[in-house]
Amino acid sequence: MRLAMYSAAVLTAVGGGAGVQADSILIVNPGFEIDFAAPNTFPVGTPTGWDAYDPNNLLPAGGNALGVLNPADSTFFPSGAPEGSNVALVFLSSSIGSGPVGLSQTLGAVLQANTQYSLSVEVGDIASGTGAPPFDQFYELSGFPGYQVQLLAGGMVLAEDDNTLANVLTDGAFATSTVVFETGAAHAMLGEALEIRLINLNTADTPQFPGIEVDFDDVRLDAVAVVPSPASSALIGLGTLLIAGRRRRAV
Ligand SMILES: [Ca+2]
Ligand SMILES: [Ca+2]
Repeated sequence: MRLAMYSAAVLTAVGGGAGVQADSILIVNPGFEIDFAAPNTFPVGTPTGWDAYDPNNLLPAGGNALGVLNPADSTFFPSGAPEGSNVALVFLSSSIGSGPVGLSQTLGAVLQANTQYSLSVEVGDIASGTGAPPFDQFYELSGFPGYQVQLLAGGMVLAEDDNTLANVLTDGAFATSTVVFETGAAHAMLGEALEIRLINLNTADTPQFPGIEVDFDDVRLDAVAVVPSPASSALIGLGTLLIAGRRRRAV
């Protein structure tokens, strides 16, 4: 028990030590607030700063859309947006089951050596409801088509959350997806631009026709150098000595 407490103390000291600081990487329009949406409306269009991810060319089909949603005063997300007023939406009402559709953004930052990246995104399972004019028809959105959150560099997927929240999410709720990736001294994609993808997996596993949707909000990407500084190395050494001392006394 005491050994575990010492270990935890050392880890805390290393994480908060001098020279070990998380940098927030710039994402354009990370909370989807740039494009205006009145309460309970969802204007169609690729959100500012983002691109369509559409490998199977499904977006031109009728009713399929990217956009933003302001869930205030709606049944879509009774608790509102996790951040600000808007969330992003990936809505499909045709071509269901025909492959993924989503949003992507290539960042100005590039993949660095000896760095831990932590990507977090709020993922939403929208409930059915009726929008405000001109969106005042009923949208059947029960069920969940699955999602992926991916971190890439140079077009290569480095790490992803492949739908792990599907059993947690219920209609009308958001949950936090986290993707962590760490580089060592070498990686094939060092120096290549980082990219984020937010994907609607478009799987028809529940009778949710004619519409399926995944929503996203509050995209954050932090980077932390993982090379121990001399100060944190000294703390690790101190912690090791303390643990060793405890072990000797315990014998
Ligand atoms: Ca937002
Ligand atoms: Ca739903």
